[in-house]
Amino acid sequence: MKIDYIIAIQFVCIATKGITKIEFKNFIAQSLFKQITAMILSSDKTITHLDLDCFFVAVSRLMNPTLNGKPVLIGGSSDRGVVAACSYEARKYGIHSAMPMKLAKRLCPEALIVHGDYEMYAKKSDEVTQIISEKVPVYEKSSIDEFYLDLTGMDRFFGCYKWSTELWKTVKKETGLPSSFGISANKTVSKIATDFVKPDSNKKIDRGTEKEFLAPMSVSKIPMVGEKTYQVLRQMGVEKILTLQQMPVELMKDVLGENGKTIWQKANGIDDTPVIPYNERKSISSEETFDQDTIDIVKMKSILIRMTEQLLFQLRDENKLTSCITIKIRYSNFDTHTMQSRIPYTSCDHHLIPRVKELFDKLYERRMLIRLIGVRFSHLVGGGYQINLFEDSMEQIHLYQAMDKMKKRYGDTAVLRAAGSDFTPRMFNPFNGLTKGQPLQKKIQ
Ligand code: TTP
Ligand code: MG
Ligand code: MG
Repeated sequence: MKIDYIIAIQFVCIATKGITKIEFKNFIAQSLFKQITAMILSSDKTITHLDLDCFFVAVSRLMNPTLNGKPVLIGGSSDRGVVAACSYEARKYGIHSAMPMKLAKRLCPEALIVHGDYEMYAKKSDEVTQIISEKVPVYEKSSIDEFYLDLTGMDRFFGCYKWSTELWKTVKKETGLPSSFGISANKTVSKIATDFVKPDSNKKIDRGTEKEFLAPMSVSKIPMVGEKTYQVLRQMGVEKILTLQQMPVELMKDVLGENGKTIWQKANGIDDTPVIPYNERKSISSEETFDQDTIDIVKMKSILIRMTEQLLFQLRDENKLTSCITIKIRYSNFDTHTMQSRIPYTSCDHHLIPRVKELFDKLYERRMLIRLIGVRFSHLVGGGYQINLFEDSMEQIHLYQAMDKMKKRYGDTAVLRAAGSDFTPRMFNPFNGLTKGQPLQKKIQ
């Protein structure tokens, strides 16, 4: 209908200009193509966001049903520990993820504290991914327990909401894990809808009703608004999303720069970020070829440690976690061997370095001269978690934050583990202006 109308106008324009029939046909074909392309590009999207409910707790409950219905905290039980996850029963006491365990215990002394089983969490996360990957052509795994599904175009064949509901039920039936989903025209609104209906429920936000849905909520519900931004907005007297919607975008830009504009758009239900297809092969890696082949195990391990530290700094900087390590060695005769190991999701040096060394020991069994070693971290997911592991303490979190701050300011070799620093070439080469051996060859595949 819209296209007919546009073509009719074009016809009148062309007719009045006296263009030949062939030129006219070409013109129509070209403009039709342009119109259709533009329509497809701007076509209304349908995006579902699905997030598992109290994921770690739910998995622990599958293994130990006596935890059902009780306040449960996952984390290290020592006073220095941090809450990685908590059940909805525990949340009633004001407990939340990343809270010091000591405080959580004070808020709810009867809470049951469970040491997490990270292997199991990774396995269950894979199970859900498997179900989704079999059913959805375009999906993004944005954290351990969270997915965006691009269902655009599917409504011509099925109702997207009905289809999402079926998937949601299948996830629960096949994995035993409850989840919630939100469905709307974009990622932001769908994510907010998921958080809004949790647990074990779903919500559809119809096109055109996004602003009205968001208006009464606190600005802290906008995914980009962290503690700092929230405080800035509060100081400006902004509490509800409605106030943001009514503010001129320029004001937000003045106060918060480009981020301010994005936050304003999100507040208005506008978000055109695409669903980025998840690819398990996506990885970050580093390898080093020796000037002279070597059998010096201490040196090789030291280099592996340095490479691991640098790669993990990059992962943390991008708010990502890995759940798979691969070690590669190439012997002097060019025989190349690799060994892989699935691990709990993390980006912490102190958890990964021992696993890297362990894997290297297993792989390097021929005691022959080695020409190259490498390490790769794959099965990456985002998350931006403040804590990666249940036994992490506040001290450790602060230590990583301080280390990463220094690395950001002074370069990624500014702080290194002693074990990995022995072989860090630091010599500055005045002929090419480079520091020898740096930066390491990093690849995102
Ligand atoms: P979330 O999806 O943020 O939380 P959740 O699944 O426990 O609860 P909700 O029902 O509100 O979705 O995180 C998924 C898991 O990731 C969570 O169970 C524990 C883990 N996690 C961390 O390890 N560190 C963190 O800082 C956070 C927030 C979560
Ligand atoms: Mg969750
Ligand atoms: Mg989540």
